[in-house]
Amino acid sequence: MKRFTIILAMFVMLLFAFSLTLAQDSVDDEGNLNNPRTNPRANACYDGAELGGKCDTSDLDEDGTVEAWEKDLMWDCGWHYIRWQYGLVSREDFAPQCVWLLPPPPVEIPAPTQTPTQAPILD
Ligand SMILES: [Ca+2]
Repeated sequence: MKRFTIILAMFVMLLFAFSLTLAQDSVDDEGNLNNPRTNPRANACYDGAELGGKCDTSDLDEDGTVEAWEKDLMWDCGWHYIRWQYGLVSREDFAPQCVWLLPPPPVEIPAPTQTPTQAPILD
């Protein structure tokens, strides 16, 4: 059991280090770290961030043309989204025009209630 715990702890540490590396690889268009804690221009639309490559190409209304308002909305929402990803904004305080970007909230599954069961009748 101890060996399993040690291997699990090492795996979690590697996963955490890998995620930090990914987050630090993203920079804004000025070469600054794309971290909203230190960069007021941080945006999920920059390359390497979650929306990288999508903000200037998303045809939100599916009319066959990527219009300026769609790019503006994506970059606006990218700015809010990266702050939500870093935990700086809650789901409740998230920009209402961008809520569609958020994943569905976690669903609480009620604990199963134990009902008394009747012992099987054996012949
Ligand atoms: Ca469009």
